[in-house]
Amino acid sequence: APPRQINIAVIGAGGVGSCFLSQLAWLAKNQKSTRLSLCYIATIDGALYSQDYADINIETALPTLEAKGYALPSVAETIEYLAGAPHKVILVDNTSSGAIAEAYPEFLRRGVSIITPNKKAFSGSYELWQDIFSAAQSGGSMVYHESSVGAGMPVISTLKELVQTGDEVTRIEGVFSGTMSFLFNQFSPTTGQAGKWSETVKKAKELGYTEPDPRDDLNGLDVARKLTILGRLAGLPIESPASFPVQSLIPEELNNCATRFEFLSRLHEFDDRMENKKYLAKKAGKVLRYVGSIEMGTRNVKVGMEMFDPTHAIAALKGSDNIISFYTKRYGEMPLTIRGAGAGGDVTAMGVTGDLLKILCQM
Ligand code: NHO
Repeated sequence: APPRQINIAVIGAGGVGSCFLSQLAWLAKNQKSTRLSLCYIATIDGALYSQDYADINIETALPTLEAKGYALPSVAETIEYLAGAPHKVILVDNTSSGAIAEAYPEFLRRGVSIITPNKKAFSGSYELWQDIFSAAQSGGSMVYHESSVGAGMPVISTLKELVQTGDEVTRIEGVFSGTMSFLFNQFSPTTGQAGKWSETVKKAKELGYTEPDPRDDLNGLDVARKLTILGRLAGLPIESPASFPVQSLIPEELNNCATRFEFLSRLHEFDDRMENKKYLAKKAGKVLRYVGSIEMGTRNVKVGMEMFDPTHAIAALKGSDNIISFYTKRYGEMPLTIRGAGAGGDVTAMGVTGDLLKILCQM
């Protein structure tokens, strides 16, 4: 029999999306039992698709889109188009769009499965979260978002397995941001000298470790979103990332800076504050790290700076690595810990491609 066919639609082809396309091209070549047929690809600048859902060559999809793309259809039009495809459809959302995230329930109800690194839908309102999973059930579709926490590392799948095999998660703790990891590993190292806080932030930006606007990392929201996702998966009905304390590292006086350039040029005025925090940690024989934690028993969720013993796994982190520890009944005092690269196009795309395989296995 000829191999079965699955239609793939990709929205977003930036840092993660372009790496995903390379991985998809490899998979399409090496996957014998299923023919993966790209029928739709879009960026903010336009879309490429045809009314008969003809195959788009994955390897040349991006340059073809740039040369021959049409105007970007509305989200509603995209849903209609994909719901009418001749085969089962998997939508890959590689954007950080809130509008697309809000439409997940509609895609899912119409039978379109979704895989994505986009955190917005899963860390938005609790109502949207519930709507997504009930829509998937009623539409016979699936939704996976491994890369929304810890890039390609198996963080979400591990937590799901702990819960679904009857273990009891008591506490989740870790460093969830590649940017924050780099900043604190540099600013508060376990050995050796360190520069000033504002210099460290500038260096991280120059090396490409921060968002284009570093304030988007320093406000802690990225970490708060990831904790919201993990907390919900562990069973806490967290209302939103704004419903628990998140320590912003943007000095209050700079909250109203008009541009990131003004922010970066004035950050040094507040170096003393961070220096003082580091000094207090040092006096206690410790280092500073920016962490998030969820205490299941007390439902206490928090995000911010804390002091750690230099021998603690969180203190010993390198580069921009993430570390996530699950404390459970089964694992006892030594948590199940996952550590490794938590940011970057290729490793984040791997989580998305892995999700694609999970869906293929179940279709
Ligand atoms: P880009 O490079 O800005 O690309 C976005 C693409 O989406 C572009 O092609 C744009 O044209 C398209 N787009 C945007 N809005 C659209 C719309 N309405 N319709 C059609 N197309 C639209 O973004 P990235 O870096 O490729 O990220 C893509 C998604 O992956 C985002 O949701 C991001 O949050 C998520 N993600 C990225 C990373 C990463 O390393 N780049 C990670 C996780 C998730 O593990 C990573 C991480 O957490 C990094 C974090 N900053 C940290 O730990 O420090």
